[in-house]
Amino acid sequence: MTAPQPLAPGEIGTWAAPGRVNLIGEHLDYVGGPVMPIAIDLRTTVKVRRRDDGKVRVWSAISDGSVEFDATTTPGDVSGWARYVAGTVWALAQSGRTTGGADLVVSSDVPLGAGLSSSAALECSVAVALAGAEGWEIDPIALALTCQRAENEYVGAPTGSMDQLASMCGEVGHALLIETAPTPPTVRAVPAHWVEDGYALVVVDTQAKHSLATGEYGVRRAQTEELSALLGVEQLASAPPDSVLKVEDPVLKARLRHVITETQRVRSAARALSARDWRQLGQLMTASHASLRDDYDVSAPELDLTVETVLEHGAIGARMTGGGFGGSAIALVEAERVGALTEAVAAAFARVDFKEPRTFVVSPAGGATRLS
Ligand code: GAF
Repeated sequence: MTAPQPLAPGEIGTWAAPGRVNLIGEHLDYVGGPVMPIAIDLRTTVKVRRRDDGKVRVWSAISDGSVEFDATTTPGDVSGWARYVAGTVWALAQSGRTTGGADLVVSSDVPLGAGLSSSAALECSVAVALAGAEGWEIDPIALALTCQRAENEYVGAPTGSMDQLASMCGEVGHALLIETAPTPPTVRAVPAHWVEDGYALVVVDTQAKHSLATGEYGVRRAQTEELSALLGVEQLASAPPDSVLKVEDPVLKARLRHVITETQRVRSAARALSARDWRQLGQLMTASHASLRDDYDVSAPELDLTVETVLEHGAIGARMTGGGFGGSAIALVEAERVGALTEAVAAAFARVDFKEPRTFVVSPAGGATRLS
């Protein structure tokens, strides 16, 4: 998406919400586990003007013209990218906040389909813009859960709450340690000082597109539900480590091993982050990738090649980030090595005819907010 188009007189203001990178704790937010994302300095902005005819019209640089729907929209009414907007309007209405109508102009620099939560950024920016325009006071965690509901029940992607919580609650210079159970989740900001200590967090957008609304994410979710039923636990992330021995099916056993070991890695990573122990954090990230690749089976050749290549070129830790099956990988590396690492990944991709990757540095940014 490119720059926002102007909105005519009556404009109330502009709100924004960021994408996210998950440092560690992957596929744990729907099994009651801990996750540790950062909001990043790429964001979606929404300009808003109220209308009083019960209609919502939304323009965006990725669409031809605009999309209009009723403020009382129900799932199935709107398709394409605008369903994230309509879903947010619907989910707000389900929680008792029906807008009287609005014109919205959306723009974004969060790349689409790159595993950096462009959809959560869109939902959260629309949610804060509508809340701001209507004067609704809503706690950020509750608003994030409303956006998750939009994604689950309107868009039909069975995701957890991590992306919306990161986008809504991000803090500059901090990672967020999120406990996804019990409900409501809790969010604790943990200072993240790698930049001051000479490191950079690099994102490699592999250009292998991923989508959460397609099958495999839902399959993983169903497998974890089967495991919870088998073991008789409410939250799979709190199953005792030795429950792996009770599962005979090799695929389910591997899925459980990921959930249990990843939960332990998040706890250790939070300690490493607080202690500024970057090597330890890096090792945990790399171990997380191996677990996602081998036990949870959600990686992709482009992600594995990125991780291998950056580790060979000086990264102290690397992993896929987000749902997987494509999207982005991240690497923790000394800042002075970013250029060499970027070149090495581009060369490795060219050798095997993968699409040219996009590599950039991100830092922990603030969450959804009003800009003007
Ligand atoms: C996607 C989902 F949207 C999140 O809820 C989370 O499950 C993540 O994949 C995997 O950790 O981003």
